[in-house]
Amino acid sequence: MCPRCHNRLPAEYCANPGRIVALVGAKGSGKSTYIAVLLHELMHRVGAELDASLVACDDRTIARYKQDFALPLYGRSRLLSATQSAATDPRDPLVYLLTRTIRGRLRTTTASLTLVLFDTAGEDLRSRQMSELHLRYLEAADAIVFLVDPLDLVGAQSSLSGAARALSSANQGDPDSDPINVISRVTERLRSEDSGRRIGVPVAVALSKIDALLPALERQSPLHRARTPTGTLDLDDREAVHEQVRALLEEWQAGMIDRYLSQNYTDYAFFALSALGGIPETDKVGPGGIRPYRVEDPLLWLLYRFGMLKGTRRTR
Ligand SMILES: Nc1nc2c(ncn2[C@@H]2O[C@H](COP(=O)(O)OP(=O)(O)O)[C@@H](O)[C@H]2O)c(=O)[nH]1
Ligand SMILES: [Mg+2]
Repeated sequence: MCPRCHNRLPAEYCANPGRIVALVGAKGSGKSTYIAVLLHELMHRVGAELDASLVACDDRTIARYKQDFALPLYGRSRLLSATQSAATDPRDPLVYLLTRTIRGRLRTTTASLTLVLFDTAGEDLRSRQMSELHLRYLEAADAIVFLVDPLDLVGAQSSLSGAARALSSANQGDPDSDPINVISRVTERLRSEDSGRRIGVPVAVALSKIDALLPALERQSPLHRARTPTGTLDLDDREAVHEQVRALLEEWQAGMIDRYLSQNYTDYAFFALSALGGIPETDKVGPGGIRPYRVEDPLLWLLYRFGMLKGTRRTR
């Protein structure tokens, strides 16, 4: 059992140094879609690039991934619905063991990471009862990924194509979906434990659904470049993307997100990604299919931070 939240933990968790990665975002920010696509990529393309295997740690994870994520999205090309099947509890985290083979000059070793993906919606943090459970996970997290839907940022509206703008109206004006409110609610809770100092857990803040904004970005933007698959973290690319997202937030009158993070966290980084790679239709994936774009970037950065991935520079 988890000593903090008293939920059942899979046996694998105890045998390996666990790193809990919590995923937080407002309703509709793309969390479920992101989890589905990220895991799929880790099992296939990115797993091959990193020389890594990804295995589910318990039967609930296997059942839930298949039923609630893989089957609808990859099997039927359906967008994931907010309502979960009764057979699985949406509050159960998905627990995976990610193992990398690290080839050295003298010997080959492996390094493992237990990935506990916990999907916390912004509105869950509002109700007292739900937030207790979610916040206990968050307090135990070794890394937090905040998903920010750029369609929720008022300043980004003018950069959207008509189709994307039509999709973005759902959450408009709802303070619970304002990214700064979601981030600050989590932060205040984490800070109350040791007030004063900045929080040390690495925080990845990722713009989701970036496909809707790419047409409006200038041609030289690093966000137009796909990552070169080298099995390392490209530090030049990392810095370029971070700075570009920071500049975009500023431009969209959301520069407060950056200022707030710098006041509260010692280690945070900006990302931009798209799980689907294109604007979906009403309830299904667009005609181009699922074309993930930079979905693995936050995880690569975290692996680098955890000492499981090398960083390289292109220049020098
Ligand atoms: N354009 C675009 N839309 C997306 C993408 N991912 C999700 N969406 C849209 O956002 C909606 C909400 O996504 P979902 O993953 O259910 O959000 P959650 O409530 O945070 O779990 C989906 O129904 C899609 O319409 C993406 O990569 N690109
Ligand atoms: Mg969801």
